Amino acid sequence: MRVTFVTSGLEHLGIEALSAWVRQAGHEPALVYEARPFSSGSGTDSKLLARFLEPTPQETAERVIATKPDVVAFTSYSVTHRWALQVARELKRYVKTPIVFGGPHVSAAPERAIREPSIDAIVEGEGENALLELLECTERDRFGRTDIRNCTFRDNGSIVRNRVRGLLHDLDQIPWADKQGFYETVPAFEHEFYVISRRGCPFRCSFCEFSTFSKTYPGERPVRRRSVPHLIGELKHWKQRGRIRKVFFWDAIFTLDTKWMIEFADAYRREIGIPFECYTHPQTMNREMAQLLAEAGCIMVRVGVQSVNSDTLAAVGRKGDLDKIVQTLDVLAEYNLPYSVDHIIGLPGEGAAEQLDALKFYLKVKPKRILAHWMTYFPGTTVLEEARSQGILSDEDIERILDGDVGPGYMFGGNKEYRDHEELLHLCGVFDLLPLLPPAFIEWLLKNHRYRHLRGVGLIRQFGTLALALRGEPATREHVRHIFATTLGATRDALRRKLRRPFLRRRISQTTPSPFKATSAPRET
Ligand code: B12
Ligand code: SF4
Repeated sequence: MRVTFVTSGLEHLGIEALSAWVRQAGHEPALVYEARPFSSGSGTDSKLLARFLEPTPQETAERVIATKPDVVAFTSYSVTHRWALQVARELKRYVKTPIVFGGPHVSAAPERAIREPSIDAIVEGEGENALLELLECTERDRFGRTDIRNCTFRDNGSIVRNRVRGLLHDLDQIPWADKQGFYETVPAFEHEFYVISRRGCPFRCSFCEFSTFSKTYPGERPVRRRSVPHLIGELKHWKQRGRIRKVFFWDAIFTLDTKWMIEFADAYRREIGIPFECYTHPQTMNREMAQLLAEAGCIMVRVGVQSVNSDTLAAVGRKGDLDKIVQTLDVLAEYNLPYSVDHIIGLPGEGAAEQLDALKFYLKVKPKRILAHWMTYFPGTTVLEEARSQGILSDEDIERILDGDVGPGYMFGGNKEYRDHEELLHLCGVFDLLPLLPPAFIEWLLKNHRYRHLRGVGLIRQFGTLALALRGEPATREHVRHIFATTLGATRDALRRKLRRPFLRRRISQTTPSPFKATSAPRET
């Protein structure tokens, strides 16, 4: 079976895993990847550039049809869901091919997502075995089966949502990620190698996808980790090509399980030796972990701080408190490990005063970078329901969010009116400037609300990141290069496509029937 994966935004580890998994089972995966750097919530959004430079849903649908798929598999984040729907609708105008959706957005509300007529099945949660079963059914010409675990279908006017199967416990069963398709589109992706060593997280912060883990997977072990040889084998394979400058471990928390870390640090230092970046949580950081990270060659630790107010942390179910955060930053400093911090603006219960406290704290500890994200209410998180019951979000707001309208998103303003919103918009820029400018200037800015004169915070965010990269700190430089290479590559491809398009269209229409000539009536749904 030929399955064509469709995704947009940045490199997608889930798609890479699914692609490798179905290939191993004898199917033929293909990838249609649109970088869409100006509209996929990756930090470089611009409505104007998106309009002129990004492919239309029809153009993407043409690319999908050209791969001659038996099944089309979309992945969707809340920020990319509406785009994926537009492409799916275009596809359904011309071909009968079954369309399957998976990923965090549709997993949160599958019964709602399946109401969309262009979607034939939703896969909830971990997708490997459900997708395989769907492909096998299609192969036997029985795509209409409605009893496949993890899947939600429409069936004669009603909706059938099947139970979710157990998780894959042995992640070594999954072959190394299928990265080729992404690297062909954006060769610079290979300079910063994205990889995960485990799936899941032991914690349940209310704003995170994992907050509802035990509801979806009752009794399941939340964290599953690859063996060190499996991970190192994959890294060695790609290292041989000589293009990786930095490795990014995207595990939600990399510093779990000391025994594994000891084995990893030794093997990584000896066999890979490429500088790497990873995430930690204050609750899982201690002197031994810091030492292991340093020995293995870590050049940047991202610390999930989110708030420096211990009451807020407790209210959003986040383990740890300010003391734990201070201890974490202290041990990282002791081992000369540079760190950046993740911070959330607009957590429930927080306003301008809490952001000022946080800025004062960061002035003291001087992180290399502050990734200040706006609190975004995502489907399937416990905070969403809490917000409804506390009147923070109305039913209409929630409907909107479930349909994929999450506002300007993480970087540019979240998806609700926050307490002290105007004030927060100004303060947001100060988080970006803090690591760049002398502390005395930031103190001056904070005094007597001078930060209220900051304008164009969106630009400060984008240029602040660029300035950090230019300042020469290697981990951020590589990460920013990664994002900009995607943006430039996509712009170049778009311009080429636009210039070539009229000639191509003429040639196609003279030689072959257009893929958009409907071969059959659109499927009745
Ligand atoms: C690593 C990571 C990233 C990486 C890599 C993304 C990736 N998925 O590979 C990067 C940095 C690119 C990233 C970016 C963003 N991320 Co992110 N990311 C994560 C993180 C920490 C782990 C995801 C991961 O690698 N999982 C392991 C892989 C193997 O699983 P997976 O991708 O989920 O795919 C599995 C299933 O979902 C399913 N599946 C997925 N797609 C499909 C499709 C089909 C057809 C099928 C059958 C199954 C299926 O099967 C896969 C294999 O089992 C999660 C945190 C979390 N709680 O999971 C957030 C998370 C996924 N990210 C999130 C967000 C919001 C973002 C950003 C929008 C944030 C931003 N503005 O910067 C951007 C999106 C940019 C873009 N447009 O690409 C949210 C998504 C919430 C939502 N409802 O959309 C999460 C859940 C964090 C959270 N807030 O709770 N992210
Ligand atoms: S620690 Fe991070 S990944 Fe884990 S539940 Fe909290 S926010 Fe989600």
